[in-house]
Amino acid sequence: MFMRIDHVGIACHDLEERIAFFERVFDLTVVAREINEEQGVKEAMLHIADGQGGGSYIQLLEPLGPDTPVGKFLAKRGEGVHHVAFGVPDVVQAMEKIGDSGVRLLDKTPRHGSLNSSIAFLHPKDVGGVLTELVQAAERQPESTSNTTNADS
Ligand code: V0V
Ligand code: CO
Repeated sequence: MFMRIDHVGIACHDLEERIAFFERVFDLTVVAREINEEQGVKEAMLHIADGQGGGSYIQLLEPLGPDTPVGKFLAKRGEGVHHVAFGVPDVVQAMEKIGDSGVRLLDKTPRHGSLNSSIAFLHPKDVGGVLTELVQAAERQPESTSNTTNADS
């Protein structure tokens, strides 16, 4: 079911400061940034490698407010690893299979994630204390058609 680790999500108070640290010390590069209101985060993806079905990344997360998942996490535990995300070929299929095992799904249907992925979360209390995310990466556009398909958007 799992093809690769898609990303490790790291909670921080100051996104720009944390990005600068990862760029300077680990030579990583930001490939995407997004404000995701639904998830209550401002986030950045730093590319590590390409893998089966998509890339693998570090995801840096700054909360949009105290009453958000990352805001509450920072208040309780401070900065650090917030979640682990696994790449799956089909997020709906993975949700069904995992749901049948009794692990609680935090999402009924997949939601929008970074790099246009489809994501769903599993309850940390059912996964040994680890908030776990399923990621179905966006289909890659063939290079030759990507310009024309996006022309009117
Ligand atoms: C909370 N808990 C965690 C945790 N967050 N345990 C491990 N890892 C975490 N990240 C524990 C917490 O210590 C409590 O345990 C218990 O769960 C209940 O936590 P709470 O603070 O009362 O908060 P809740 O219950 O209101 O919410 C916790 C959950 C929530 C996990 C249900 O954060 C959630 O729905 N998360 C999924 C969405 C999310 O995290 N989005 C941000 C990333 P004790 O103290 O009772 O033992 S967005 C993202 O990754 C994107 C956009 C992407 O990848 O593209
Ligand atoms: Co994530």
